[in-house]
Amino acid sequence: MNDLSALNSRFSLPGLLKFETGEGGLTRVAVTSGIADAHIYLHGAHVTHYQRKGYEPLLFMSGKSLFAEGKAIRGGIPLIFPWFGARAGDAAAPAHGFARTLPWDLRAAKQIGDSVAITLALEPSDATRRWFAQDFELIYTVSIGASLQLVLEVHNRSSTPFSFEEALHTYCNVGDVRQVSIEGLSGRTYIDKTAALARKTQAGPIRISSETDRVYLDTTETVAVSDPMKRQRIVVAKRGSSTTVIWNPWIDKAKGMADFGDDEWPRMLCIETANAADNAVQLQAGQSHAMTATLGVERE
Ligand code: TA6
Repeated sequence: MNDLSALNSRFSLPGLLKFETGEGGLTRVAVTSGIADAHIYLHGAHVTHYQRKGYEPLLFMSGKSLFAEGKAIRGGIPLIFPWFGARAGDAAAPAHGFARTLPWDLRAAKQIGDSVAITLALEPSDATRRWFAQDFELIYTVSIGASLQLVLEVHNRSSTPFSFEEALHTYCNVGDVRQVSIEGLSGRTYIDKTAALARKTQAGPIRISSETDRVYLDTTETVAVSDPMKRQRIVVAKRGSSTTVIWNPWIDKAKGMADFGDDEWPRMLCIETANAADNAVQLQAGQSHAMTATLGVERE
């Protein structure tokens, strides 16, 4: 049996969940429940689509995204581990770590109430040991229901402590980023990556009127994006995360990304649930850490 038929015979849920060939010939899980639909690629354990019945797709996907081994998918929810952004002191290291460009194993697929939960795992390999010497296990559970819940567990399976950064780098689908208002981060300190990493304090709601790349520190707050054009609010609640990253590339950065359309930047806004910079996680031998993001959409 090929991968698809083996996966379907072992894990499919008739009428709810099946495995299929997605973009670029990559294998994806397709969930079609009465409440919501979703796609999750085994490549990078990457959620590329979530749509609650009666609402528009919650996630933005670039029309120019690559779907290829070793390459990041542009849009949806890239899974970032074990470092965020460029790796300090290692120019050869892939941006945002290696988890999003490696194949993950499927561990479980089950119906829990009116949700469907898929569990995927990443364990050490030659590809990870090249960058990260310690033994770890990532277990990622995606629950698709009236909201989209993501739980990323990091297990230290080695005999020594290690520290890591992580992020669920969510690309939200918005009507026009110039019209949205982002609430929940007022009063927080952020690192401004468009201003030589200057540390600033957020005053009131965030509006996007130029390239925006901000790492908000020491915040466990829920963030809400009010989108007047779509007349809805995207709500990102979280647990086990002390960092929230807000990113829109705007005009010039959009032009500089080959896997992103020049005209796509107004329709996306990244609200990233993370532990990064000052909030990197130190994990003792044998310890585990869980980070949860719950994404929902409400009518305005
Ligand atoms: O989270 C914001 C950010 O760190 C930006 O600086 C930008 O690099 C973005 O991530 C996308 O990174 P990527 O490696 O996916 O192109």
